[in-house]
Order: sequence, then structure tokens, then C-alpha cells
Amino acid sequence: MNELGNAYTNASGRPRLDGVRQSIAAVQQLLTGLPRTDVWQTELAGLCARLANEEKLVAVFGAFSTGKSSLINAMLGESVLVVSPNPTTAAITEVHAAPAANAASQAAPMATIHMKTAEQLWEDVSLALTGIQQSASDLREAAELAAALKPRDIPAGKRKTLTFLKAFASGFAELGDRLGATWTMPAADASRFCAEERYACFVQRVELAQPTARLGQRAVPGLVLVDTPGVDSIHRRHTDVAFRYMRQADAIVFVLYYTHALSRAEKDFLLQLAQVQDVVGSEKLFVVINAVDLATSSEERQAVRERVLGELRQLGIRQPRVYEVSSQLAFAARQWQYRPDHPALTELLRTRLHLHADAPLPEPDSILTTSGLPALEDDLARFVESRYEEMAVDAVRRSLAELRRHGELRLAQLQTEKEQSEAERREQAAKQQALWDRLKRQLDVLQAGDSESERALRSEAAELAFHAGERIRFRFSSLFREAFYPGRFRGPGSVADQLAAALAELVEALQRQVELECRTLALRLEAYAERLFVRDREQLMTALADVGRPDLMDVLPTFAALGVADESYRSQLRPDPFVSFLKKFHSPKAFFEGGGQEELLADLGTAATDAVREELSKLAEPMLEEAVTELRRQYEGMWSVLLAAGDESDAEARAAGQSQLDGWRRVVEEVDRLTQTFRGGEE
Ligand SMILES: Nc1nc2c(ncn2[C@@H]2O[C@H](COP(=O)(O)OP(=O)(O)OP(=O)(O)O)[C@@H](O)[C@H]2O)c(=O)[nH]1
Ligand SMILES: [Mg+2]
Repeated sequence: MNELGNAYTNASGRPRLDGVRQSIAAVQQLLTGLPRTDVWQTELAGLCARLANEEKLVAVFGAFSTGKSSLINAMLGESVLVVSPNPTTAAITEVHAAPAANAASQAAPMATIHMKTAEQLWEDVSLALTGIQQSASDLREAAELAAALKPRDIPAGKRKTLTFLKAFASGFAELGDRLGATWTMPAADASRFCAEERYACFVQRVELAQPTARLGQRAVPGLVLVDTPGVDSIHRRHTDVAFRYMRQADAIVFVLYYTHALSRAEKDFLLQLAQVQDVVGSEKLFVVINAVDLATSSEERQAVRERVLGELRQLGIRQPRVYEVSSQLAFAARQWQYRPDHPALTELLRTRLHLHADAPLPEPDSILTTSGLPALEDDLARFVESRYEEMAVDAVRRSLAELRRHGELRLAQLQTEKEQSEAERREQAAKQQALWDRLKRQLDVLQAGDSESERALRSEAAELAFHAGERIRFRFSSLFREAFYPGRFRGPGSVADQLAAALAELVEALQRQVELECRTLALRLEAYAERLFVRDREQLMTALADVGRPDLMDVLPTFAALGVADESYRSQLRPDPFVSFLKKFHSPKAFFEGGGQEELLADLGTAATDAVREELSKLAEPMLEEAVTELRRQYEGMWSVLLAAGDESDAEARAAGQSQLDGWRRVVEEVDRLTQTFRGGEE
């Protein structure tokens, strides 16, 4: 952490940030009179806005029914989200500490519903149909088809797909014509949009305004708690959404259920998170083992904790933070403070605390501590606030340092211009011309598709795809064993069907791995492209200073995300090419005890790795082309804008030389003064 970050995060924080904001506004004011400072003014205004009201996103993930909604309710101390033993939360629900849009003046808590667009819903529906070997030409036809589906038409492993299609069919008449819409309604009536699948499957996101939302003792300004559907959901869109939150959220809370093992879907989620953290460089995972009230002994609880820690480290999570929590106990303790005579509450508390019917209950605060929730809340609050302040202060510090450097250059430029002889002026002009000629040549090379940056991006993509393939190859044997496990062949049904089901599951697991790796690849490719662009932009700035035109630095655009990391990547891998390998399966006994399993693993492993590599390159190719085109566009933009600006006469700027000199002197002085107060805060 930088020194400045320390100074600002150790203290109470907020009032200091307010002071910083005022000072930045003062610098911004000084810049208004100076030409070509729009970029700086916008940047400083952006910083001020960020300091004033930036959101702090805490996203809660986990498998079905692990207690994600219960945990958020416990944090709120109120029953805001629907909780049930059956799969419940079906749409992303954001609980905003600040009133949601349009709801500010309402007395009752309000909810804003954002519906999926027709395209988004179509993607979900057509994917579900493909999964059961059906197809339709539009949503209406799909709804009719889904309404007529019978459970016996559906393969055994596809029950969730059927549930989804049935929900879609039953909600279509009511909601089909509201796709793409957004509206606000009383939160009390909105729960069906979060928790009833036949409504929720049309919904992209629900925002709830809960002005009292806080983390334990602390009101966290801008706090948003995000409740999500289970990660083992059939909707691949959920995985895309999860990925986006992984990048954007300030903290991720991952909820495990005390009595459940870490499932494949849970591991995939954590694996993806570990890879994202690797690229964005922040460790923001908080793992919660929920329902620890179900522990039968402290040794057992300790063993569960150890196992979870071990698994997390294996998945590449470097500094796992693990919390043992009972959401139910915490929720009951908070409720009990307001309703001390409520018989159901006291009974629940006794059960969860393993107390006899007539035993006295401890104080609510002590129960709350036992629940483990306050420890999580305190750490989360501290983490998101300090992370946010650290980032905000760091951004301010970097902007100011940059502005100061720029001011110095401008002052030097203006001073030189004032004192320059005619001969010197001509010499400068020749240097500038040489730079402009070079830029024109670079632009030609770029447009011919032969630039150094493009070649570098292509070779990086090839390298990344290779490593993605390798990682899946390493994971293959565990994916294989998870699909071809002994229990699978014990039940009723023909061996042929069981084998087909095992293969289908393996191929689905491979699809998920391919998609996971593609998202990571896209993220790494973006990061690489950014490094290229930033490097070249900085070189250009140095060149501009060298030819006496630092004033033009401000027209250089900054890097804009390429967008490839936000796209959906869908693997089309099929079981067909692998079916012939199953002929080697003679009997479960020969398979599991006679070495058949190892043989199939080896053969299938080779074929599957090849198929995976092919699939990866098929998905990565358009991604790369898009990245190349977009990066080229950005280089083009940077160089063209510069060439155009250089052609303008700077006579006007020269004319006002003295007043600009004075103006920039004041800016540099003010920045120095501000930087000085930062330093003062450190002592
Ligand atoms: N014993 C015990 N049960 C809990 C605890 N927290 C949640 N549960 C129960 O677990 C079940 C699932 O809780 P939810 O909060 O709906 O879980 P969820 O993760 O939001 O579930 P989905 O939205 O369906 O993915 C409910 O029956 C809860 O009562 C806890 O701390 N202890
Ligand atoms: Mg839920």
C-alpha cells in the first residue's frame, strides 16, 4: 500500500476525503481559464464524483440453498429476501443502502425491476431447448412447445432444464410483452420477481432500496449487497453475470453449507475467481461456512474448516479468509431484540444453541457473537471501505502527480516560446515535422495490418490459448473420475444409458471448463492490449515533450476496454466424437477393478484434449480478431487526433502566452499545496 493510502485509511476516513474533494475542485477551477485542459477538468470532476458517492459492491454467491439470502437477511436484521429450503432466488437481487433510482421520495421501500431483453431471454430459452434436443424459431413457438413438454420426454439429468422451460411457458402470456422494460413498484409486492421462477426467469435484475442497510455497527455509504441464484444453475447467463461481478465487485462472499462438500460447480466458481484475481490483482474473497449450528462437535467443526481451507489453497486462492457463521442464529438474535416475547423466536434460538426448553437464553449480543456474523461484517466493512479509500486516494495522487508533471512541461514550453529566436523556432518546427512524418508512416503500417502491436497481440493470444488447453488437460482426470464413478453403474437402468449419461456429463464439464478458460483468456488479452497501448502512449508523450509540444499530450485518448472480456463464450463441444471409445467398457467390475478405467481415461484424455484445443481456438479466433480490430481503432484514433491537432496553427496559443504562464504557475502551486497537505496527514 502506498504511504498516502495508509494515512487516509487509518484515520476515520470520510471527513478527510471530503477535504480532498474540495481541494480538487479548487484545482479544477484554476484550470477553467486555460486552453486545452478539458481532459484534465473532466478527469478531476470524475474523481470528485467518485469520492462523493461511489458504490461499494458486495456480491454473495454460492450453490443452491446454502443460505445466501438468509445471510443477507441476517445482515439487514430484517426479512427482506425470500428464504426457503427449495431453490428460491432466481434473479439477481441488489439491495441498495441508498434509495434505488426513482424511489427516493417514497416512504415504503421500493423495488426496481429490470426485465431481460427479448434477445437475452431467447438465448436462455434456445440454449435450454438445445439441451433437450428441441428447437423453436421464436419465443412464442418456444413457449407453446415448452407448455406441451412431458417429463417423460426429458432425459433424467435434465430436470432443471424442464423446470426452467415450464416456468418460462407459464409466465410468457403475462410477461412476454414487457421484455426490455424497467419499472418501480413497492418492494412488498416485488418478491415474486426475485423468487418465483415463472416471473424471475424473465427478469435480469431487481434493485431493492433499503436505506437502513449496513454492515454490523457500520453504516457503509454506497453499500450494495447482491443476492444471486445458485452457481450450479442451468442458465449459463448466470455464469456470465457471476464473472462480471467477480471483476467489478469490491468483495465477494462465497457461501458454503456446513454439511455439504465443495461441489464441482462450487470449485469451478472458485477456480474462475482465482484466475480473475490473478489478472486484476486483488484478493477479495470471503468464504462463509454457513449453518455451523448444525455442527455436532467442535472437532467436527474444526475438521470442516481445515478441509475447506485446504481445498481453497489447492484451487489457487492464496489468502483464504474463512468465516464460520450461523445466519439463522444471527437473524433470530437481531429480531429478538425487537420482539423479546416472540415464542417462535425463542424456540428457534434454543434449538440453534442446543439448549433445553426451559434453559435461560444468553443476551442477544452474546448470541450474535456466537453466530459468527459480526466478525464477518466488521472485516467486510473495513475491507470495502479501506479498499475504496485506498483506490480513491491513490487515483487522486496519481492524477495530481501527472497534472503537476504536465504543468511543469507546459511552463517550460511557454517560457521557451517566449524567449525563442527565429532560428530556434525553425529548428523546433523541423523536429515536429519529423515526428509527424513518423506518425503518418506508422498509421500506414497499422492500416496495412502489419503493426508491431498487432503481431504482439496475436502471439500473446496463441500463447494464452495454449496454456488454457494445458490447464484443462491437467484437470481432465478429475473431471473424468467425477463422471465415471462407481455409484453411477449400481442403480437400475441399462449400462449403455449409464455410460451415455457419464459421457454427457463429462462433455458438459469440459464445456464449462472451455467457457471458463475463454473468459479468463479474454480478460488476459484485454490486460495485455492495455499494456501495449499504455506503453506506446507514454512513448508518444515523451516524444511530444521532446519536440516542444507537451500541450498536445492532452488530446491523446486513454485506453478504452476492448469489450471482449464482457462477451459470452459458448462451447459447442459434443459427445458424438467420443462415443466409439465407450466400446472398451465391458462391465463395471472390469472397468473399476480390472484397469479398464485407466485405459479409457488415457484414450479419452488424448482425444478430448485435442477436441478441447480445437474448441478453444475456434472460440478464441473471433475474440482475437475483435480485439485486433478494436485495438487498431484505438491506435488509429490516437495518431489521427494528434496529426489533426498538430496541423492546427498554435499562433493563438502563443498570443496569450503570458496569461497562460501565470495560469499554469497557479495550478502547479495549488497542486503542490494539496500534495503538501497529503504529506502533512502522514506525520
Ligand atoms: N440450520 C441452519 N439452516 C440455515 C441457515 N441459514 C439458512 N438455512 C436454511 O437453508 C435453507 C436455504 O436458505 P436460503 O437463504 O433460501 O438459501 P439460498 O442460498 O438463498 O438459496 P437459493 O436462493 O435457493 O439458492 C433454508 O431452509 C434456510 O432456513 C443456518 O444458519 N442454519
Ligand atoms: Mg436465495
